[in-house]
Amino acid sequence: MISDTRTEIQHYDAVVVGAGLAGVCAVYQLREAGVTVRVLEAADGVGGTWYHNRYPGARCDIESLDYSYSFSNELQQEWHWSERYAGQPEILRYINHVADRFDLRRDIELNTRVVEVRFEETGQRWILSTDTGKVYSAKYVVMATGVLSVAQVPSMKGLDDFKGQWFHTGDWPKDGADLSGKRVGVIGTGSSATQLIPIVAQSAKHLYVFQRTANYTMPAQNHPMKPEVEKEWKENYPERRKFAWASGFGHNQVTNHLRGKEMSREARLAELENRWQLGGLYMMRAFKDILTDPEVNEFAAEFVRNKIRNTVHNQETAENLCPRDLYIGTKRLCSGTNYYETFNQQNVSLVSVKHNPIDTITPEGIRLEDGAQYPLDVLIFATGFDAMTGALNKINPIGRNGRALRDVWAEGPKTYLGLCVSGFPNMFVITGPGSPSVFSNMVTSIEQHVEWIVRCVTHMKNSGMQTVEATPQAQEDWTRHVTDAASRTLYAKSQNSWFHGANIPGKPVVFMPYVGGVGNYYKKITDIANNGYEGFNFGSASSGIGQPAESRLTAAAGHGRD
Ligand code: NA7
Repeated sequence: MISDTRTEIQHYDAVVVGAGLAGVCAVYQLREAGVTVRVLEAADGVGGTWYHNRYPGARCDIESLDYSYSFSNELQQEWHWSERYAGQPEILRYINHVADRFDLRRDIELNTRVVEVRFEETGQRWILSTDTGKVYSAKYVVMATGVLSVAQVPSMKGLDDFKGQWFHTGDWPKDGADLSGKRVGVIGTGSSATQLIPIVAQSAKHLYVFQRTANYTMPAQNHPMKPEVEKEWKENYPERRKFAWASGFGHNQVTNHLRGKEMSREARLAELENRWQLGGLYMMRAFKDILTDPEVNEFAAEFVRNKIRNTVHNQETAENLCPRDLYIGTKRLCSGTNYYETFNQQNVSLVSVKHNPIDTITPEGIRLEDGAQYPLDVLIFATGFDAMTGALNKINPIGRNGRALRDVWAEGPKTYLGLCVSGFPNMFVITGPGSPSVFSNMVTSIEQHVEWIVRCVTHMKNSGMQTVEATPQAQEDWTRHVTDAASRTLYAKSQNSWFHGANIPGKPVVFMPYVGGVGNYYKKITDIANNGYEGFNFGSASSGIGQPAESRLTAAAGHGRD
C-alpha cells in the first residue's frame, strides 16, 4: 500500500537543525549571504545547551568576553557581560538578545522536533520531517544539534519507583527546583556536578555526593567584570578575536610555551600557583608538554592534590577527592567555585561509589552494593551526555543509497574536517567529530564552521553546482589524521572519558575531537577552500533538480510501503 497523504512541503535553500549558539550564528550568516533559511528547534526557546542546562550554578568555563560572537562589532561593543565567567541565565539572555537584535526569530521555528532527515536522490534535496507534521525540503541541511545535548541518565534499577523527584542537569526544569531543606543526592562529579554542588549545599538539609571517579576541579576565580578589563577588550576586539582564531584553543588564555622539563622545580611550582590563581582552564596551559609528557602531567596533578589536601579538613574525604590514575586534563578539567571547601560543611557527605557502586534506586533513596542506604527527597543526575555524536545519531540522517548515519558510524564517527560526511551530500555539521569542537572555545569553532559553510554555499551558487560531497579517501585520510594527532597526547592513554565516548554503554571507544589546534585547523579548512575544495566532489544541477527556494508547493509525500 502506498500512502497518498498530501502534505505541504516548505522549500528553502537551507534548513538548520537547532537554535543554539551554532544555529543562531548560522541563520544570521546564511541570511546575510542571501540564502533562504529555516531553523527548526525542538525547544520553546532559542539557546540550545544554554536553554536546557539551567541547573543551579551553571556557568561557562571560558571567559565571557571571549565566549561571544565576533560577527558584529556593534554587538560586541554594546553588550555588557556582568561577570568574568557568565552564568547560564546571562548567556541565555545574550542569545535571545542576538535573536531579537538581528530579527532572526522570523526564520526560527520553535517547538518543532526534527524526526527524520533524508536525502532524496531524484531531486537531490534533503527532506526533513518534524513532529508537528510539517515537512521541509532544502538543498542544504546544517546540523547545529550541539555536542553536549543528549542527556545521559544511566540505566539504574528501581528509578521508576523512586518516590522523590529526580532531575538531570542537562534537562533542568524551566521553572527551577526547590531543593531547600531537602535531602539531596547528586550522582557524578564532572563539570556540571562541581558547579552545582556548592550551590545546592547552601540550602539542602543534607547533600550526598556519589562519586565514582574523582576529577580535578580548579577554582574558577570568577568575579564581577572589571571595567578596565572590559574597556581594554572593547578597544582591542579585532586583535583579540584574531588571536583567538589563530590560537590553540580558540581563546585568549595565555600559554606558557616552555616545556615543564625545561624549568626548575621551583619555577614549575611558581607557574602552577600562577595558573591556580588565574583559575579554571588556565591550568592546562601551564606547560607546553602538560598533555604529552606523563611526568610533567603528574607534577601538575600532584600540585592539585596538595591543594585538595590543604583545603579539605577531613583527611579521608580529602584523599577520596584526590584523582588517581587519571592524567590531569584527559577528562575535561572542571572549573568551580568553593567546590572542595563545600566538603567541610556538616551537611555535605562524599560517598565513594568506585568500589561499592550504586545497586538500586529504592523508593526512598539509594542503596549501594554493600547494602548502605541513603534516604533522599531529590536525586540529581549530573551524569553527562552522549557527547559529539549523540544528537546526530539520534536524528540518524539517511544519506545516499538509503544509508543511515548510525550505520556508517557504527565503528565510530568518520568525517572530513568534522564538517561533512561522505555519502551525505550538502549536509554540514557544525563542530562535528573530527573538528576542534569541545576542545576549544565553542563560539570560535562555531563561527569558523559557519564562515566555511557560507563560503562553500556561495561558491556553489556562483558556479551553478547542486551538490558538494566529501570523497571517501579524503574522509579516511582526515579521520586517520585526527587519530594520529590524539595518539601523540596523553588522551590516547586515558580512554575512560566522554571524549572517547566511553561513558555510553556500547558506544565505540574512539577519540572524537581534533587536538591539532584551532588555529592550525582554521588554516587547513581555509586552504582547502582556497585550493578549490580539495577532497570534495561537486555535482552540477541537471534537469528537474532543485526547487525554487522560496516557493511553497504542495507535493505528494509518499510514506509507508508494504
Ligand atoms: P561528565 O563530565 O560526563 O560527568 C559525568 C559524571 O557522572 C562523572 O563523574 C561520571 O563518573 C558520573 N557518572 C556517570 N554515570 C555514573 C554512574 N552510573 N554511577 C556513578 N557515577 C556516574 O558530565 P558533565 O555534565 O559534568 O560535564 C559534561 C561537559 O559539559 C563538561 O565536560 C563541560 O565541557 C560541559 P565517571 O567519571 O564516568 O566514573
